[in-house]
Amino acid sequence: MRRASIRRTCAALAAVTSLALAATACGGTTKDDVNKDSGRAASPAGKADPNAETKKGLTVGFLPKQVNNPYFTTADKGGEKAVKELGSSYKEVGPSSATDTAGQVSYVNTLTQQQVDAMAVSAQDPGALCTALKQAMSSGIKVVTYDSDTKPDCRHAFVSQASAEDLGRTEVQLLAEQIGYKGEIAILSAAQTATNQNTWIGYMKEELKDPKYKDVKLVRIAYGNDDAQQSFQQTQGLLQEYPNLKGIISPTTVGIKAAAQYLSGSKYKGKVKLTGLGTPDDMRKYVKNGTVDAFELWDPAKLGELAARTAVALSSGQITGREGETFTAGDMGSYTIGKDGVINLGRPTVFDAENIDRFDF
Ligand code: RAM
Repeated sequence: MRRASIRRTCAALAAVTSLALAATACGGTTKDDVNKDSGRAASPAGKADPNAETKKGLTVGFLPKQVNNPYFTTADKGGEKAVKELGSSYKEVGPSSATDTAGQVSYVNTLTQQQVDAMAVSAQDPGALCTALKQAMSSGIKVVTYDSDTKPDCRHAFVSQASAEDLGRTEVQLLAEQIGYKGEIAILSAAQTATNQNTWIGYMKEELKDPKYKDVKLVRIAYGNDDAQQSFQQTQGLLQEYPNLKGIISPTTVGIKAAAQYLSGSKYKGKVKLTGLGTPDDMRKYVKNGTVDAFELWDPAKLGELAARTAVALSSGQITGREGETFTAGDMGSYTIGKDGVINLGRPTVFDAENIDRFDF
């Protein structure tokens, strides 16, 4: 069985069974990924008490990369639901542009001044928030990053959507299969500083080093800044500059939607292949009209929920962010903190014409 079809089977399994079961069956290492060595993640203080009672009456602040991005609306709604279920209060603050790192810094400072108990942050930039986040931690606030990380010593834990390596490599695999392992390709990313996209792109480049991609050439990485119009224009620009382009990977929900919109109204529809990370609701019509064959994503609401549950577990002293610590995230089951304080949500799902109607987010 080819890797892509193995992944599709695993994704389907993950969609219909518990993620833990799917991860085991597929040899996944993304969940319950216990690391035996006792390396420290972030700057955990004290000792975790897994049996400590879950604290109520906390305030948990969510700070996404961008508040008006539907992906974060869904993610943060998942966070809000979990925070409220756990008997605590939720608030959300954040910039409306994905390239406003100064804005993110001031929102971190606002949450610190308000003395929230914990904050969940999706970082626009790996380093820019560090000083502010360290200040928050030293004033007793638990800091979780989700979706896009800062540096490990600037937060207690990072709730990752999936294995970054897996995401980067599989996007190349999906596209290469669609273009018959031959031709020029480009990447349409989000902001140039985005930690998550840059990490995935690093693994895409690694994957492309495999001799099986010797006829595939990455000609350009363009940045649409998670802005619909800029992403649309960048796609148009790519096609103008590289008329022989065979495919585009867009590892951002805003980018892939805008690229699909451009391609579907152009002579390139169905000819220039497009894959990456999108929501099934955004991409359904482009899969049905033949613009897109397959793309992937995790459930953003589950990512937000896990970030919220991690924040509350940290505030309750059930975990400190150290590698090897385990906690129960409600109905989502048990999670173990991996190297550098990373907690992986699970495996992403690959969506195509066959399964897309089974998803609604
Ligand atoms: C966009 C954002 C987000 C990323 C998704 C895939 O919504 O850039 O950070 O995780 O796409």
